[in-house]
Amino acid sequence: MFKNAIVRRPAPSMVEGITSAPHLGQPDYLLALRQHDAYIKALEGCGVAVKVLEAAPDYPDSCFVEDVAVLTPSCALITNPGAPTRQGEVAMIVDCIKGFYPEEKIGRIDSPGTLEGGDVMMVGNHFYIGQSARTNAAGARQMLDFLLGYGYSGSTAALSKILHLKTGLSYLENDTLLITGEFVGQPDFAAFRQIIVPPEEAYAANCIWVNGKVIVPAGFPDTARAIALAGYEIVLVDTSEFRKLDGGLSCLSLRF
Ligand code: CIR
Repeated sequence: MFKNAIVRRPAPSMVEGITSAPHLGQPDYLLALRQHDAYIKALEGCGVAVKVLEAAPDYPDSCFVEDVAVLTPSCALITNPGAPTRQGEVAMIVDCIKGFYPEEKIGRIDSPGTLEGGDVMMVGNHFYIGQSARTNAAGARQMLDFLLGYGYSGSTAALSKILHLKTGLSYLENDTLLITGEFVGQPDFAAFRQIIVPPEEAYAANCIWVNGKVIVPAGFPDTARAIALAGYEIVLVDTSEFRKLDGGLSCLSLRF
């Protein structure tokens, strides 16, 4: 169960955030703020206390706070994002993390290692780490070494077509995985009960399980139905403006 979540308010500069989908247009900042409000309410409705960090206008992608830290029940890791324009976001999260974890339980990913939290999926005591354009082998190695010290295990999974591991995978607890694209059919994930997200709804493969409920992006009815049929209470949140920056539901918070 999660007790806490951390989010960062989007800044007006978000319209200059990194995107692989310029055809979706620039985000509407005011609409993004309203969607962010609804996202916070949805998290609170799942029973977590939400710590809201103020916007950081110097960093257009800083509302995607998931990428700068990995938080576990016993330790925290400050990452080193692979996107150069995002590396400065790390310094801004440290004080907040120190409010929740003692200093000796906070690790760091150091250059030349890079790692973004979107590439990390926690399944019980095991961590899957995506090796992507943002997370390199050295970053994954550092993370595995750190986690081993706390009794966790980990493994890497290569990805080539999508931004982050959790762009195409979400763990919904109960041995259940929401899965799409290049991960479908991969032996690493074959043992899970799988909810396969069709290519036309691929964005909805990024959902978040929060204390028994699953927050699902609005506008993907087949995926929402499949998750509900699997026995989950679903909560819809519209993230259209964050999608324009390749961001999904998990990217917008750290849950722990
Ligand atoms: C980026 O490219 O870094 C942002 N525009 C989107 C980050 C999404 N984060 C995530 O999937 N964890």
